[in-house]
Amino acid sequence: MSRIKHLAAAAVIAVAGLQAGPALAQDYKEEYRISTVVGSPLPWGIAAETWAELVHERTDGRITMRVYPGTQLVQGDQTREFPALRRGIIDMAVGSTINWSPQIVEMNIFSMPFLMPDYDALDALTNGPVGEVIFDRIRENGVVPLGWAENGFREVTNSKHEIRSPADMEGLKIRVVGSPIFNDMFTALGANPTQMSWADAQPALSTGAVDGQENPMTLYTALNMHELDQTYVTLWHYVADPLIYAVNQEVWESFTEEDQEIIRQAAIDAGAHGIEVARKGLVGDDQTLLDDVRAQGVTVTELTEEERQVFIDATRPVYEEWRERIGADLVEMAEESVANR
Ligand code: X2X
Repeated sequence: MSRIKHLAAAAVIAVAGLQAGPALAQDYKEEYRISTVVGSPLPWGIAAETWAELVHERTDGRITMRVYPGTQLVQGDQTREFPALRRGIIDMAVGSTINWSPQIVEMNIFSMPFLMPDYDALDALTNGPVGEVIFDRIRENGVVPLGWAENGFREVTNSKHEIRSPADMEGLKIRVVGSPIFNDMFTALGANPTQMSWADAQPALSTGAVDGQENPMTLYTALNMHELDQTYVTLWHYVADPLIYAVNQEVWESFTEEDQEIIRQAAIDAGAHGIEVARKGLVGDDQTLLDDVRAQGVTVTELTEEERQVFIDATRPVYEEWRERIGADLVEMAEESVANR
């Protein structure tokens, strides 16, 4: 090879090396878009906004992230959020395990009826081996998971009458979220479930097209659901959906290692704050959120152990069917984590 050719080859290698080399901060986008279903003042929105604020602060304004609530980046169809994140249509998201479970079936572990009796059980899953499996599955899908926040325990509400047993749910038209396990559960309980996005749920509730819905109490109060005639609330704590901070893989790789660490730590810190906000007024001695709901004339029903057991028994066939769909090993791992919490 002539000397000139040698030099040319070296130059090609050098350029290729540069392209595949470390990310350069000057290549950053002006703004990174974070998708969420709901915004602040809901805990979900606060969890996402705190992430953006911390990153902005800790990078001295070099990285700007902005929250786009209402899943507006995917026209309100929250079940399309994860594929959009994978393909880079969305840079980042703080997403519910429910909304990503159509693509990652293991995420249904958090929707297994009555698997998690309390917040310690939820924490045992997210902070334990189950959480690691879920993060691995996200990574395998080309998305980088960073931390957890919380939507919350989902309670059932309706406009017709108090629910104390599955018999009270007979024929009630209930809006449910986008994983088929919810259809299965409400069908097993004798209700008439109808799946729709959160964007469609709100008009359906206000026009009375549906009788009821299930969501964390923080959403109930933020939306003034008592004004939508949702005046019967049953605290059955049947499932809870955590939220996951995640970044599209290419976007992630475009950040310097130092900035990746800042973004990861900010997600963890924002998540801790988000979880605190999501539980405020709902745990321990502080039941103020529930007191406020009762003060609005709403019937808030707490079940006895025996009453709750009837719901557990009625949904057990669904649990067993989904044990196979989710993967018996993961379900067993989750059951162990809950038992040892
Ligand atoms: O659609 C819902 O019910 C919501 C807002 O809780 C989720 O996105 C899972």
